[in-house]
Amino acid sequence: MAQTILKVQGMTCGHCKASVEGALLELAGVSKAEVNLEEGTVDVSYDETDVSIEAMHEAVEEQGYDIA
Ligand code: 9UX
Repeated sequence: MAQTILKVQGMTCGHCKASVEGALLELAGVSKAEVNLEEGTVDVSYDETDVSIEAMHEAVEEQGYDIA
């Protein structure tokens, strides 16, 4: 199990939080995704044998947010 903090630009409301968390949790290997709106971060727990950081970036970008 690994952990990372993604920096995401443009998340301002609760729906943003839900979209980003949901997109990440849909990826096989992601077990936790918790957005902090004030910080503009997502705390992610994942299994690095199943999912890459690049795949997480793509999932977030598909929702319309940019990775900082
Ligand atoms: Mo809320 Mo986020 O109305 O892009 S969904 S600001």
